[in-house]
Amino acid sequence: MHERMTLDQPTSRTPLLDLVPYPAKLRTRAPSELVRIAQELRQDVIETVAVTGGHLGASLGVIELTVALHYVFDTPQDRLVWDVGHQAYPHKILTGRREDMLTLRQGGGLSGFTKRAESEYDPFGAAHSSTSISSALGFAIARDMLGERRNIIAVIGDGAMSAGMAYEALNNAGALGSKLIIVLNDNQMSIAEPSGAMADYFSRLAARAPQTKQGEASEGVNEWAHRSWFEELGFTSLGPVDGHDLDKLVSTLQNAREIDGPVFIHALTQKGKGYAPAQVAADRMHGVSAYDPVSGAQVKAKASAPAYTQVFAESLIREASKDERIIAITAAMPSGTGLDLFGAAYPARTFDVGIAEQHAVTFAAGLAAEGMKPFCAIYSTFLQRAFDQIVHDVALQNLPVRFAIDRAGLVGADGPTHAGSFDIAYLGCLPNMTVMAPGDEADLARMVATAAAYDDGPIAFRFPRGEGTGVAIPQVVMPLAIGKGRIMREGSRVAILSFGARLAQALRAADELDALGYSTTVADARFAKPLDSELILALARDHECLLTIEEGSIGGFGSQVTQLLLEEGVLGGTAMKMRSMILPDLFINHDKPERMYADAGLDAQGIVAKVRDMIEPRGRRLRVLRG
Ligand SMILES: Cc1ncc(C[n+]2csc(CCOP(=O)(O)OP(=O)(O)O)c2C)c(N)n1
Repeated sequence: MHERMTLDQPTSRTPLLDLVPYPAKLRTRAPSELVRIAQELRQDVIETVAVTGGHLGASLGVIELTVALHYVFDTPQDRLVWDVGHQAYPHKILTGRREDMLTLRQGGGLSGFTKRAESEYDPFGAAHSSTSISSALGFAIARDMLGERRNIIAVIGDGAMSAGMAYEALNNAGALGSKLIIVLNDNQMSIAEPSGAMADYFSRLAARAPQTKQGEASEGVNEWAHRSWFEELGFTSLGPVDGHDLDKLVSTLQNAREIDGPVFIHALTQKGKGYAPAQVAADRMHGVSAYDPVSGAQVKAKASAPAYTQVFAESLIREASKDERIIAITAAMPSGTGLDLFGAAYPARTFDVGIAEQHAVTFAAGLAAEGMKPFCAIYSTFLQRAFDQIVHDVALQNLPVRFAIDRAGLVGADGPTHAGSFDIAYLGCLPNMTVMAPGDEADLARMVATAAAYDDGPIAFRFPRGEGTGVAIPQVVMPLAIGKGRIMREGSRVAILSFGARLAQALRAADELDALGYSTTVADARFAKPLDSELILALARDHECLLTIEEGSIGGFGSQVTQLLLEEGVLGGTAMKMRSMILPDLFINHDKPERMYADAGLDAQGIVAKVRDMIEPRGRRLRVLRG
């Protein structure tokens, strides 16, 4: 794929792209060559992502925009900020990272998003959406205050324009009046169809464009009879411009470069552009596993058990059939959270609020205040956005909002920006909150039923990405007793107390420990809050050592248990030894999840090693071995 043009190998499929490894080289080329460079760049992206998997559709939609931006602007001196950063593959290829593209999203390789540590061409890291205008405004004001001269450009998608942060930034930028260029990359798609009045407004803006020739939108300063909303806010408005027409893009960007104050460019693009399988796919191949570049057929590992997400969706549909007050809310992630299935069953009870986690939570709080039963289905990492809404609007008023927290724990190729490491800590510290995590998918079904039945305050259940363990899901699913765990196997010396999906590893470790002569109990805590104090105190009393394990950061389940044992005078008051196994205090880079957990010591092997070290510290073992 990355053949280079050499004397004895004159047949590179990407002869022009080969000549422009950096933007400075690109800027030496004639404008007439840009179309060809874009074609080669598109082919390179298609062939690379076919091997690595990743965010294909968005990257294909910004091929021409990427070429034009680096052609017109003096990157990296000019600051180019991509919102989310999932569409930055062509940007990576043009900014010195082409040779490494096959390492994209692989352990030790390039990130799937923009990342400051990776390149000087990535002035701001991202992966959560709608941060670009705020950070770009920060760059602009810093430039002004430091007396520097450079252009600052933010590229933001129409989906990302559904988040409150984008409007907070526009509000601020319009008033400050600093020179700043915002490109709206409007492909009329979020991951799914975009939802919301603003998406409709963008469609109307696109449709109202003055026509220069038949079917052709004019670029240049806006000539509409009505000023757009962005102009009212203080922006010079350019476009709409065809985001795949390089001549027009280049001239529009050159025009913007000369304007003082904030500029808003409306670029119309197609997600998946130039790759037939993506163009016809419902999600425009937004996120893909490796695929055959000719057919677009994705390589999917055969599942041996249902995914947690699917079990959640099916369980919620079942509960909703019994209770019409159940409502499902997603923040622009219908397929990722399984709410596409719920939406097919109950369209009128499903709300896609856009990339608006904060609003989703307070919207749910309002619903709950009127006696509805809202389930907010949000990934752990994205729920971070809504922390104050959880505290102030939900927990403080003790409103029974249900939080279905998907992608809890480490998530693999998306890396540290997407890791669901913190929710046990950030929910467990809140008064009124109940926090659950299933050890397997059957327990997830029970937790959905528990959340549906529980009306006394907010309740959350967190579950991991990927497949369950293959256990049978009961025909009749009963709610759990709040704050009660379960014993999975009984032993006498060691107690492993698991919270969440490390349970299978704990059971495996227990078998090994038994074989080594350390008789082991395994308990599934089910609740991090309220704790099953009776169970925990009994485990502590009846065993030589107690080990907690969870897929989360410090401050989570292990901290809750430690606090209980301290308060009860067990820790420090008895000879019982305790350890807690948590994620390390690090932002862990992307890799395969099993590998990440093994590196963190949170697999069966790690548990066995930890227990052996507790019972017989390594130093002593070595002394015994040496005689
Ligand atoms: C805060 C947050 N919530 C959800 C997501 C998941 N997400 C990633 S890309 C995306 C859609 C973005 O749509 P748009 O900005 O239009 O970009 P496109 O992919 O269409 O180019 C979403 C919802 C996210 N990255 N950040």
